Amino acid sequence: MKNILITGGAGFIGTNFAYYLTKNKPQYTLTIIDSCNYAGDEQNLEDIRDKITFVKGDITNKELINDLVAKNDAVVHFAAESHNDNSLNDPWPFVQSNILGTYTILEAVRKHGKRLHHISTDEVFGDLELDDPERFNENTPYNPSSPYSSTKASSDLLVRAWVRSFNVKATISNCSNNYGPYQHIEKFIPRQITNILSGIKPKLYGSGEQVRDWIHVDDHNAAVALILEKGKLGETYLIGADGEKNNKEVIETILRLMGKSTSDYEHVKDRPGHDMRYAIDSTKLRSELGWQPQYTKFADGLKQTIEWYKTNQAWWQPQKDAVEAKYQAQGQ
Ligand code: NAD
Ligand code: TDX
Repeated sequence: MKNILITGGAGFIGTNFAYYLTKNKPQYTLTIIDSCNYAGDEQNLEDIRDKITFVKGDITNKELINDLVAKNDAVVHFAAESHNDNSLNDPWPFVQSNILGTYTILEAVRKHGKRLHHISTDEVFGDLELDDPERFNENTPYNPSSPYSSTKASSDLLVRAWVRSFNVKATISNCSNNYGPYQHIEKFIPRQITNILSGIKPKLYGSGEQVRDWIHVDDHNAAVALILEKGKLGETYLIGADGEKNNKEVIETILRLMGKSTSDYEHVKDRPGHDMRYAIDSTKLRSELGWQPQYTKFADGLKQTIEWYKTNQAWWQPQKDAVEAKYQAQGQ
């Protein structure tokens, strides 16, 4: 395996993955395909421009995907519409990119006999009660709640069916909530950091009791690289770093790290159908592949992330007003 095609490599996790591979695994030749929707930008890859090939294109474009897959040994498939709130306003791009896009990739890897690693989310399992001692594992039944998570669940099921029916050489990973540099400011953590930097109060949906299992994007990407190289074909691996925190705690930590009063935020309208809790049991990944997270202290990873948004104001500033206007229109 030498030539790797990364889909969605100009978005948050894909960009960090391209940086991770060029730094830690320089033996690979990388091609990145991204349509550069509102969350993806070729400029994100500026610092590794001479080390990658960038193709601006859509994963539903059968001819283009067929051609790129034929020229590479493996595909790491990140491209997706990724924001729950957007999926509640307009589900169609989610059906198109997440379901039809994954189908297009599957047909190409089937035709050319190439390796595929499919990136997915813990949201495919639905949610847990706050006091449930259980966490999600590889045998948890699918029970997605939102248009976003149901299209991701659909894409996972397509991959599983292509493995079983056509012997496609695929693995799947389902990861918990990521944070780190290059995350779009519509998402919870960067929205609050950039709110504070803009003199706007952080916004907590509903009660803020909801729990997410936070993982630094580099820990996610290290796991993806490991599964790509050593994962057993046909298997699913759950990725999580024991980072359960409720949203209220996260907002308070951000405020504290940014030198503000921890009560200086406001409650806004809740998300319809808001999932209560996600939690990952990553025993399989740790015991079979020896993965361990490097960012074990959430506050340290958050500090680094806050620094990144402070230093890269020009990256997010042009979008801030429009993002906040959109949220404000829906009472959030
Ligand atoms: P993102 O929205 O920041 O990036 C997605 C990228 O995919 C963007 O650059 C976008 O332009 C591209 N894209 C979308 N539709 C496309 C299409 N039809 N053709 C080509 N490119 C297209 O999202 P992200 O947070 O980086 O998520 C990446 C993947 O990881 C997604 O599959 C998501 O479901 C999964 N995931 C995300 C998280 C998280 O916390 N962010 C957690 C678990 C899994
Ligand atoms: O302003 C906000 N205030 C708030 O309280 C925003 C934007 C969010 N929230 C809450 C909603 C969630 O409980 O914070 C939590 C995290 O919200 P998001 O960042 O929108 O993430 P989530 O919906 O949990 O989904 C994320 O993790 C799983 C990613 O966006 C998905 O792509 C991934 O699959």
